[in-house]
Order: sequence, then C-alpha cells, then structure tokens
Amino acid sequence: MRGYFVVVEGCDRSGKSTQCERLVDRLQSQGKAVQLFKFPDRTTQTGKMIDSYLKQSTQMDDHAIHLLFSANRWEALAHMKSLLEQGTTIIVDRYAFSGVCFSAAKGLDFEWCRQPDIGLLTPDVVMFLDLSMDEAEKRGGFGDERYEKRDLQLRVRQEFNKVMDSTWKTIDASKSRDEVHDDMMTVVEGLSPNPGPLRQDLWMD
Ligand code: NYM
Ligand code: MG
Repeated sequence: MRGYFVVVEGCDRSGKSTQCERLVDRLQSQGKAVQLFKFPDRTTQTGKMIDSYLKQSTQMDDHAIHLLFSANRWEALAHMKSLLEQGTTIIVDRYAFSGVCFSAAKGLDFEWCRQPDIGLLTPDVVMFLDLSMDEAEKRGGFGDERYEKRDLQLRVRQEFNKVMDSTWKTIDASKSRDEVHDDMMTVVEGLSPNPGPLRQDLWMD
C-alpha cells in the first residue's frame, strides 16, 4: 500500500516544526515508514535563494519569490512520489497553501498565486495548527525573518481561512504540546486504510 501524504499548515510560531518532528518520531517508533519534508527546503539551489530572501539579505520581486517557492516544491515532487509509492508516509511542514496565503497576504492576486502549484500532488489530509495572534506573541514573539510581523501574519490567517475547506482538520495549537501531539496522532490514525491511488491534481478542479 502507498504511504499517506500529510500536510501541516499554520502561521509562524504555531508550533508546526516541533509538532511535525514529534509526529514523525512517534510514527517511526511504531515501526512505520515515515519521512519529514519541510517547505521551503532551504538546502537546494532555489532553497538557498529563498533562505537569503527570508533572511533579508537579498531583495526580490514578490512574483519572482512566489515562483521560487513553487519551484522548490516541484523539485521535490519526484522524491515525494517515489517515497509514497514505496509505502512511506510523508509529513510535510508547509506546502502550496502557505505559498498562496503568504503571497496573497502581501497583495498578489489570489488566482495568480495558485497557478504555479496546479498539478502538484494532492495531500490526503491537511492539518491546520490554529493559534491566535495574541497566543503566538505570548510565545516569545516572532523572529526577524521577512513576514514575521503581526500585520502580515493576521492577513495570512485570513487567507488560510479562505483556502481551507471541509476536508481540513483544525488543531487547537493553544493546547499543551502533548495535547496537540495527541490530536495530530488522532487525525493520522483516522486516515482511510484504503487511501486510493496517489493524486497529482492539486487545484485542477
Ligand atoms: N513561505 C513558505 C512562503 O511565503 N511561501 C511558501 O510557499 C512557503 C512554503 O516562508 N514565514 C513562508 C512562510 C514562512 C517562511 O517558512 C519560512 P518556515 O516554515 O518558517 O521555515
Ligand atoms: Mg518561520
């Protein structure tokens, strides 16, 4: 059987990266084949350009950086596909939803933003780690990367509300780390035992 494609989305400081790592560790400790992916993948050529943009060391046109984030996902497609087909579940920390929501929050046209990611793999489930801005700020505030600003994050949150549909699983990220982890495990354990063929039709409807 193929692996599951699980996406975890949310604003900055929602605990995504910590929880994704924990989820992978837990599933691996149960003997399951599971691998973590994180977008942007800052290690590739496009990833290095994205990293330097996020760290404010380079300037880039908003459209150009949007396309780079998308290219960074297309680069990983073959690897993700082959793992899934071999039966490995992948937990993916951010995906095309972040791509659209951050760029749309900056003011780019929403429909334009979706175009470059059309035809990527479609996840089996998207979990949204939901945390209010006040809670996020209580967690020690944001770092100094580009986008880590209250105003923008509030707009990103609104964009997430637009892209999420009834298939998304909202996780209350204000709960304790253990509770959030348990809630995420419940979602993964509830995935259909027969997920059907892998779908490479993101936003093609
Ligand atoms: N981000 C992430 C985008 O603007 N577009 C994308 O397509 C993706 C995947 O990059 N603030 C933004 C969201 C984050 C930043 O991500 C870096 P992270 O997960 O904080 O390393
Ligand atoms: Mg971040």
